[in-house]
Formats: sequence, structure tokens, C-alpha cells
Amino acid sequence: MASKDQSNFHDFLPLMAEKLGGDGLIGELCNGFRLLSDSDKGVITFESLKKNAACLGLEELSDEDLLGMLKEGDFDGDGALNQMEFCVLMFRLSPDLMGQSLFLLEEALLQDSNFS
Ligand SMILES: [Ca+2]
Repeated sequence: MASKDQSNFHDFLPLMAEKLGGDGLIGELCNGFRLLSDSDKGVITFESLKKNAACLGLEELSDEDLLGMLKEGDFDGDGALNQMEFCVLMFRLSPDLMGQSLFLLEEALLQDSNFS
């Protein structure tokens, strides 16, 4: 994993949350999802993640890290991350943020009744 002086999305999220507030953060996460996803399929696949990770400054992550992210976030087991899986994963990867903004995440989850 990245060492302390490299920018890392784990560390980046709480800062974003502070700056943007909850709604802004969800918006940013959705933007992140759009950047990373396969525009044809509308989900994040390993291929789209690998291709687009550099856009988010994640080029330091190895194939193994990327696959780990996918596995970790993939709740329904289809091998890809949909938008809500991605947002949940980002929150889970960032425990500090989780504490601050859990209610916002729950709100977002409630709004997406298709999420199961
Ligand atoms: Ca999935």
C-alpha cells in the first residue's frame, strides 16, 4: 500500500467530507464513480477501474489492490461495483468519515430503493 507521504484515497475522503459537507461528498463520490465506471455498462469493472484510476490519482494502486477493492465492495457478487456499492466501499475504506457521515450514507441508501 501507499506510504504516508503519497496521496491516498483513504486519507483523502475525510478531508473531502469536511470541505464539501455530506451532500457534496456524496456528489463527489458519484463523480468518482462516473470517472471510474465503464460508460457502456454503467458499473465499475476491473478493466474500467484500471483504465481510469489514474484520473483520480490512484495510479499507485497495483492490480491486486484494485481487485481487492472490487471484491471488498461487491455485495451482489456480479464482479463489478454499481454506484451504491462504490459509495459504500468508499465509506468503509475510510473509518473516520464513517463516524462523521454515517447518517448521510444511510440517507443515500434509503433514497436508492433498488439497492439490495
Ligand atoms: Ca456488484
